Amino acid sequence: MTTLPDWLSAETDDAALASAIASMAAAGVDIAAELRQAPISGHTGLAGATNVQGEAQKALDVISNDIVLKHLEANSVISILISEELDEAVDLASEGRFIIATDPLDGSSNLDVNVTVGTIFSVLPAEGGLLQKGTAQLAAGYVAYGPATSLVVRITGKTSVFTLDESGTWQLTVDTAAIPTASGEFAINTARERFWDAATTAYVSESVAGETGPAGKRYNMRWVGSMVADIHRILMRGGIFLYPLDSETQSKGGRLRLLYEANPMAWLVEGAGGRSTTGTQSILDVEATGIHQRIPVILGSADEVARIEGFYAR
Ligand code: P6P
Repeated sequence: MTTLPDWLSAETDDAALASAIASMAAAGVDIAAELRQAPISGHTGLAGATNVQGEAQKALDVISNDIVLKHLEANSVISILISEELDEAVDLASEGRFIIATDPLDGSSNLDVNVTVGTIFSVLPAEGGLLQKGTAQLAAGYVAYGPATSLVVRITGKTSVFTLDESGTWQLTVDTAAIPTASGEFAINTARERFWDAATTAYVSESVAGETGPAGKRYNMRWVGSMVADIHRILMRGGIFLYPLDSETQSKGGRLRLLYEANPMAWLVEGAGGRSTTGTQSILDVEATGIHQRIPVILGSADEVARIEGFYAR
């Protein structure tokens, strides 16, 4: 089977970029080991602090961030780390060529109930500075800590999936991920219905009407509450993920973060033939104004993204 180093050397001639991705993959191996033992080590609780988002930090949020920092500090090609768990960007190697923006442990509120969580990362050119559009990404990926430990990564070509084997090696298990254009599965937190805008309300209402309504086909709903879990399902079998702007999140610009959640996920989804939108524009075209900026996030099967964009265009 193809391993991650084989895949990296086939996907890029830039050994430094390959090593930046390899460092995040190695951090994922260490974080996976921590998570497997968490209920025993007692690390599933709160860290007793809050992050810049005002969210209570889990012990494993801090531990995962420390693991990422350890790996990136040891790699001289990384110049700056932007992390959901750190208020400010951290300067690393002054001669480094890449910025890494990461959510070290996304969905950590699910740890206590043993649901899939993940590490999301984006690789940007250092010369572009902290605030770059998603189109500037050189690579992106996530590690999904689930029944299997998966690494999903894309440089500028295909989106591929690796599975961590028992020896700690990433083995290529999906060479070219392909999100079906059509899907009958949507993912949204329906408890927020009272905050939704008209387009989201219309999209969900039409989906729920299924074959009896204008969509003319049956839909099913899934919502894990862990972005990596929801996006991985969509990457594997199609669907659409929606965390749109709503009346409650509008003042903050949305719920999910641009640099280390929306942009890397949009990079991966679009690399697999899916689409991304804020409702009115591709996520990858959004101007970055802050390292913890939030935006509306809609990602997944092209036909479904187009259908909700149609409601926004009305
Ligand atoms: P809600 C997890 O906290 C997260 O950032 C994403 O992983 C997930 O998709 C979303 O928030 C869940 O949000 O409002 O349903 O709890």
